[in-house]
Amino acid sequence: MPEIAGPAAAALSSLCPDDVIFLRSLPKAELHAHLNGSIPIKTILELAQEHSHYSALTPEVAETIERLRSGVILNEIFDFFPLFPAIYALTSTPEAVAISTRAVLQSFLNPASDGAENPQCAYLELRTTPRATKYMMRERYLTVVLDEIEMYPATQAALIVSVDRRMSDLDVEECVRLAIEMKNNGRRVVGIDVCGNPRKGDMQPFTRHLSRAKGAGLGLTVHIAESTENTTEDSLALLSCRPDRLGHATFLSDELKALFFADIPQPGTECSLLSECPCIEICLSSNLLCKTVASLDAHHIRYYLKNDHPIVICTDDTLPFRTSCLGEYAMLLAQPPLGLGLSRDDVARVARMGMDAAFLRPHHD
Ligand code: 6MZ
Repeated sequence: MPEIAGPAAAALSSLCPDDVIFLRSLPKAELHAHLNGSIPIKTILELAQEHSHYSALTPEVAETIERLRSGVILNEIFDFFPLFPAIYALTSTPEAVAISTRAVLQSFLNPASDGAENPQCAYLELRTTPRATKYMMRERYLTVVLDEIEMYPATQAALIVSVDRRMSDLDVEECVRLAIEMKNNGRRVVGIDVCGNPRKGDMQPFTRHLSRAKGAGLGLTVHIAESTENTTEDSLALLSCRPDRLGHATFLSDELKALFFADIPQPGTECSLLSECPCIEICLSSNLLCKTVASLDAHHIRYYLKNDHPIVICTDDTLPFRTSCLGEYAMLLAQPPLGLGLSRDDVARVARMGMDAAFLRPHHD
């Protein structure tokens, strides 16, 4: 179990031991975790040590590692993405990718060394952006990650292939093609994700690749309206691909929700464009620490809970956000202002909704 800090730790430490036992025992699905954002700090430090044996760490890399170790403070979400070049400098070889993936899987799926019987989650859909470096091609990167994931049973772990908003058309095409080919070859790829800096990229050209992925039987999840700078056109392009799940959706307008979500009342008209209920991937600590929401009280999770719309509770990036599945669930159960003050029954219902939103379900096979 990772060491946690910040809002998740505050919520967890406010709970009585019985509540913690209850939360630990709930089967949870972690459906929104970025591989390179979820590497345990211990593994990062080991990789840095190893790296420094054959070439010195640049000052930028050394400084970012120190920030990750001592606790990253962000002024806004756009300060978050510059952390990754340093992490990528440490995970550029197939060996380092294997070590990192193994450590991430263990941290989510193996019972913790602190004596707790339950792993952080019962089921993990780990996502990662296939990266070409001077040591490997994208295909090798994915193979290394899948080799580690497939050490676990299919009921426990699967892979979502991410495409980054900054990618060229050719790069997106390659990632989606690899994902489809690997799925068709029996590898455990279950979906495609669109992620990356919300300020970057034009989503319109992505749509034909995303629709192709859906047509090939892959689940689709997209980071959408994560910042105030995301335009309606940006969200419309992503929603036009009929995603099964939405990451964050923090600033999705009420008009778009009404048009695209069958369960949200649509004023003035009887038709709903898509008549679907894409599950919203909610990452409470991530949103608070990136300052895209001012407080738990103001968090959009309340809107979805009120409308009984499917949600799943996720960690996003446990490394910079210093959280865990348990910590995020603690924020549901803890009393305000540390948590939302939900009842145990409601928290159990939310956990079940998460399990139901997994891509690896019989009708997706
Ligand atoms: C958007 C995010 C993210 O793919 O190299 N990533 N994209 N919003 C977020 N919320 C704060 N958190 C992480 O993992 C790291 C990559 O995931 C994306 C970023 O593109 C980051 O480079 P992988 O395993």
